[in-house]
Amino acid sequence: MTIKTVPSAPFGDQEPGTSGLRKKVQVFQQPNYAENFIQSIFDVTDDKANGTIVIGGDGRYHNRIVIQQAIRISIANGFRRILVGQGGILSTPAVSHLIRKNKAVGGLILSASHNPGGPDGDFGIKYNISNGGPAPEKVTEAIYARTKTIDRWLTVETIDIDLDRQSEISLAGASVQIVDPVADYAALMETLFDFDAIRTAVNSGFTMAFDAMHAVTGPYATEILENRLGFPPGTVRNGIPLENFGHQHPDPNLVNARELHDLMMGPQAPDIGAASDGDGDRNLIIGKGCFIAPSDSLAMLAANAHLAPGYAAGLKGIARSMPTSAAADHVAEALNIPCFETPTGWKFFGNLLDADMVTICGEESAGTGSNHVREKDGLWAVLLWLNILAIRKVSVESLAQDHWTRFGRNYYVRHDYEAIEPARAEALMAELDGSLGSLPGTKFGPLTVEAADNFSYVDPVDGMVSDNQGIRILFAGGSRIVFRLSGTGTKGATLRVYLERYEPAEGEIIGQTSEMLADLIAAADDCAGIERHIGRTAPDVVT
Ligand code: VG1
Ligand code: CO
Repeated sequence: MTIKTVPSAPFGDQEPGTSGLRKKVQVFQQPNYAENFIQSIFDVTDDKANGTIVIGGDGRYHNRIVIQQAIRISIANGFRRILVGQGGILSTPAVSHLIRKNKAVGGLILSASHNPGGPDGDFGIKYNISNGGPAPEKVTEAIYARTKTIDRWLTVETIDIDLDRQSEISLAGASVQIVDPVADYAALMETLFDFDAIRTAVNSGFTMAFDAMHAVTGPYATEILENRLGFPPGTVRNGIPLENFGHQHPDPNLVNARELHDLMMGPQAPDIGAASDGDGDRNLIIGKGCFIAPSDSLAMLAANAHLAPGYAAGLKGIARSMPTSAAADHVAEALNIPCFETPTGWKFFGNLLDADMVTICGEESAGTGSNHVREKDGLWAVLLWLNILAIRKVSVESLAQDHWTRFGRNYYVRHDYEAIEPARAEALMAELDGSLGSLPGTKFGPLTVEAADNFSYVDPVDGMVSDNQGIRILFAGGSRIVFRLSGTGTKGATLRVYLERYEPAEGEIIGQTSEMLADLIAAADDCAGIERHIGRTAPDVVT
């Protein structure tokens, strides 16, 4: 095998964000751009020689081109076994599982996740390490540092691989295996959940609509929900991955999954509606006429997880990202298990899961997962919901109401202000940061600030410190506003404002979220001067 060295030069803008490197497709189409980033990953990765790597993506535009590049660069860097999903398809949780099952060194996930795709959309590359989870900050920092000095990348001269046929090809001394993207993942799900109980519910008339949003989850959902669990054909909608996601935005929230939302609020609603995002790691759950906020979903799943065989022994602990509501904390308290609060992004859950300190994790952005892999997992969450409903034989709505009656309710909403001029967004955050010391005691309408800080996390396992993870304003009585800037956008800056109010079990638990949060919404603008800084009077997206 002849390894070819291709001279290159740094791009300077290859800093991974909350979840991998995301840029416009045109940026990734520049010669050397993807190659530099992949080579930088490998330059800071040990144990490549004779190792295994997993490669796959969410099927978006440009996926197939980068997969061919990634295969060649992997071989040239010494990997000897390269597992690639058929058609270039692998969901993020499926990659995590394949890494773990095959004791791979790591995996490349070609996806910009919930960001739009197509020639004018976004592309992305995420790197997961040998535990199956997203590279932690010390690794992403090393990758970024390497991208700033890189002067060459390595490749081998080979033909393009046929990605569409399952096969094992010997290439330049390495074995390239094109594998079924679904089989191993579906088998793992069968070990965790009571498929018989779900099948029985389906046979008794339990119905569902699953929107795969033309993204990667389609093949997984079709195999598991329709073929294995017996939901009728058509249960999975938009189930074929398309390069442009059918011109839609594969972010499963009430704005982008509008059709599903409208179905679930109408007279023809099935018993449960669910959706997943571009790369299959997020989930949306809606009951008949009843949207389940992701933070609530985490808490409800944690409170009932023992009903699924994979979690029958109970949970070790729960972890949630800081902006996620404290609904899960109430469950942890009742179960007498620890609850951890981490910065935004799944990479912060890895150590807690590896150390067996937590079993279930979640984020307000519609990500939930467990120790079965090291990623959030959209279909997993849907299956856990199905398992719980099949055993408890209740509707989504009554499960939710029962939950609030027991634990109280954390009313919650997120307001996103998108495509802001970055300097203005930075100025807003800097001013807010500067005012933290003087905020306690200040009144905003009926709300009084009790404490305010800029969230800093000390990883309880390795002691790593992550500063500047979002500003928290805590009010007397347990309400809270969190401000942070997104780390996944590709156009300007996105300000996220997270609003939360707790009502105890004996309080007003059946209220309208917008009404219950009205005082907080008003206070958010007063605290941060949103209109003054960015000239906006209303958010672009409310989830
Ligand atoms: C967002 C979410 C965060 C999630 C991340 C990746 O990050 O808020 O909770 O982990 O996306 O999700 P940010 O920095 O834009 O707020 V995915 O499904 O796009 O990989
Ligand atoms: Co995703």
